[in-house]
Amino acid sequence: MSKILVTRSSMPSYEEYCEEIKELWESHWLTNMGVKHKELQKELERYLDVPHVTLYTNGHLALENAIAALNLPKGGEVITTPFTFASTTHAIVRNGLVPVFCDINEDDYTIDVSKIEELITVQTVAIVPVHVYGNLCNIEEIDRIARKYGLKVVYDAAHAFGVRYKGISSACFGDASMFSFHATKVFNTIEGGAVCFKNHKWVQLLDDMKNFGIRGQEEVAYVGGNAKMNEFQAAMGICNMRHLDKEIEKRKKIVEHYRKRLSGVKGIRLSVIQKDVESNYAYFPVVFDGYKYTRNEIFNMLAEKGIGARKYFYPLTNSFECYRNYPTAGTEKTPIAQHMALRVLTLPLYADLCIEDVDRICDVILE
Ligand code: T4K
Repeated sequence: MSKILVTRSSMPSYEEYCEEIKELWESHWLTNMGVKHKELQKELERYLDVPHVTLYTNGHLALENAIAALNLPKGGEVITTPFTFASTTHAIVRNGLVPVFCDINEDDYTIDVSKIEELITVQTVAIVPVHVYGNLCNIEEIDRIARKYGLKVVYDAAHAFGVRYKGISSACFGDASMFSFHATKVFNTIEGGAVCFKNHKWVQLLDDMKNFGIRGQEEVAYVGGNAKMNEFQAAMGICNMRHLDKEIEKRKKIVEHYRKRLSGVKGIRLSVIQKDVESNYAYFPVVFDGYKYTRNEIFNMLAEKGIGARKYFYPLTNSFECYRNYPTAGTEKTPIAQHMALRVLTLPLYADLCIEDVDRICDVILE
């Protein structure tokens, strides 16, 4: 039996990619915002329906820079969730800010907006909510709270590329949104990421941040780092964009089949289908809560059959060794997140996963 991993990178044909990078061989122009970088940036502004996109070498640096661009006072508190990839919390802390962990909703894994206000103190400066698995946060309520208390909002939208709420692109919410274009994402540029925003003043600022603050051969105006997307990454993105709609359509069919097989089974909980949300079918999380086997038992049974499901997101970031001494850490403060982290398993999902393999996975779980 062939192995099935949790995901598999979407790729264009070898010929299509070679054709796309041919001119890089001719020009020898490999990075520093070349033609492919410019083309992909324009294409993403169109697709994501947002005035400005700045490309990055990965999603993490995009998020770090987006938070840095807010110019928040060091030591300020940022409300976020621990049910996420290490990157979200690290991006806050690496900016000299203090993460304050809010609990999540049971049905969509995003921040529980009813618990945000009780965490706000005079030190609170921002909210960094996460659109988990492609489920969107309660954008309207976050917006209301942010306005009421004068807080900034940067969405970790690593999982939400192409998702829309009431027809509006997920790139348009908050002060900025960060997308990851990592190899494991619905849309990839091998490694890569972007910050999307509306404030025109940020164009120069983010360009400065990702390119040493260099504005010309003899002008350096800002203490920036280096986080540029290179031309080969951008070329991969240009190719992958051509196939994106088909890829999402294929993912949808797989998710529908999973749902058909696993819905209504006692002790198995599937993610809610969010109202007014057009999904990108990024991940397929399943919660084993009172099922005849525990999450860990299912994980092991699948592994024995060569099926690599993953425990995204276990452990919670507020239990990481590096955050244990933070006064705001501790999984007991986020009981729902802890409950879900101990029970959730994300099943294999990628555009070319065949229905027979979905059945193979469901058979292991159900039999
Ligand atoms: N915020 C959130 C909420 C995120 O989920 C992430 C990233 C970020 C921020 C940061 O964005 P980036 O800086 O990464 O752009 C993976 C990814 O590396 C990471 O991007 C992703 N989230 C996270 C959820 O998953 P690992 O350590 O689980 O990946 P790995 O190497 O075990 O790969 C998982 C599976 O993917 C493999 O079993 C097979 C497949 N795969 C992997 C690679 C590397 C491929 O098909 N091709 C590949 O090239 O972290």
